[in-house]
Amino acid sequence: MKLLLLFVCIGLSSAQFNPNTRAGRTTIVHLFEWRWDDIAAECERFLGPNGFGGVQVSPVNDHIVLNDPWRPWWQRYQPISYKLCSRSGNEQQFRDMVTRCNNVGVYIYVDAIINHMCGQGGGTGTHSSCGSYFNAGARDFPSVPYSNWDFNDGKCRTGSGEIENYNDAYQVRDCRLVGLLDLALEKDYVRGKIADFLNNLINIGVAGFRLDAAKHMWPGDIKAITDRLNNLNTRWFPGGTRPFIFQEVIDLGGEGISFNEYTGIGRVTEFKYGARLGNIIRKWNGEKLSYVRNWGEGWGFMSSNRALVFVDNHDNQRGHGAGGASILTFWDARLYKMGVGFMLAHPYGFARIMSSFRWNRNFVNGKVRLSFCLKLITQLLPP
Ligand code: QV4
Ligand code: CA
Repeated sequence: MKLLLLFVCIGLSSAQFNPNTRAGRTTIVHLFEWRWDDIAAECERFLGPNGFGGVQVSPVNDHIVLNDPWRPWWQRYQPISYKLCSRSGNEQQFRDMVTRCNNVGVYIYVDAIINHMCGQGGGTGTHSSCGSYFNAGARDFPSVPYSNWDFNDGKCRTGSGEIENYNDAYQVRDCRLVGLLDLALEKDYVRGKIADFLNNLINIGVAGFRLDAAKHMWPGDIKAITDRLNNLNTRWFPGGTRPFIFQEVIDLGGEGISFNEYTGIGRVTEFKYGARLGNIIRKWNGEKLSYVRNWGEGWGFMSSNRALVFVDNHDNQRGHGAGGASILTFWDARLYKMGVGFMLAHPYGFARIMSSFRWNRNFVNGKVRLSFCLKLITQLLPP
């Protein structure tokens, strides 16, 4: 009996590393900013027939709506409540997508923002994607509800209340990341609200979660939340299946926080993968393809069965977050295809590919880039 219990426990705890994809399906695709109706059609028309394992979708929940710049993609990383509406679609459309994708064996992974709510300068009103009232200054989010008791303002010890030094693990976890109101995740009440949000998605039929900004949450708090999650919906998954968890931790080395602190909870994004692969394919620093002979752990990456790998992500393809200049993106189409091909062929880690959109690089946050202005002026000047 004791042995049986031990096996059950091991089974339960190890399952969060398993992406839950169907047999033979080894890759998911991030359909960044896609609409739920379009993803449903894509699952049936292309992803299912071509053997894709699943889709990482953009944040599903209620978020702030910004005017300056006008409706930027990153407004979706500023939650207002856990209702399900955004420009990708409403709750009914989300449910319909999950059902239709699951039915063709393509599973849905939700980008979950649970470290924070909107920016402290988010103002007050009903400018949220679901039209919910909130007051960022007063830390009041009645649609959850959260109040000023539920945030880390009293705990953070930097003068500004912001993360000032990434070598101080306390700041990174307890202070605000770019002004985003930091949730007090040690509180049972807050953990409960987050677990309810994620369990609602599990019951609808999703297969797992990307945990946004995991580096900014204490591993013990994340564990307490994932321990409260339901098993997956048995309409599509075997009884007792745990949700797949992959945590966004940017560890390129040299900071106070290491990926190691998170690999016990679920998989972790291996950011070194894309950065180093970019160096090789661009032939920077005299690097050669033959160097990949011991690609993976031999390069100081985390163990293969803990890694979520990608060539680029939605941040580092457009200069957000960390990553470095070497990252390959669709702007270098030939090199990018080589990088993605290499990743799909190589057995290290669980792979995610990127489906993004093109944008005008002469504008930044709605404003014309200075270098573009200067170029225009020199072109207009007489020779
Ligand atoms: C601004 C100032 C701050 C100031 C604040 C005052 O920059 O110094 O304190 O105003 O209110 C946007 C703006 C940012 C603004 C902030 C709050 O870009 O300038 O702060 O909003 O109003 C995305 C974008 C961010 C965006 C954020 C929220 O990338 O630019 O911030 O959404 O809308 C680190 C982390 C890592 C993180 C990465 C970007 O370790 O976890 O930075 N990556 C994830 C997501 C990413 C997302 C977040 C985390 C936040 O992949 O897309 O940030 O949810 O490396
Ligand atoms: Ca935090």
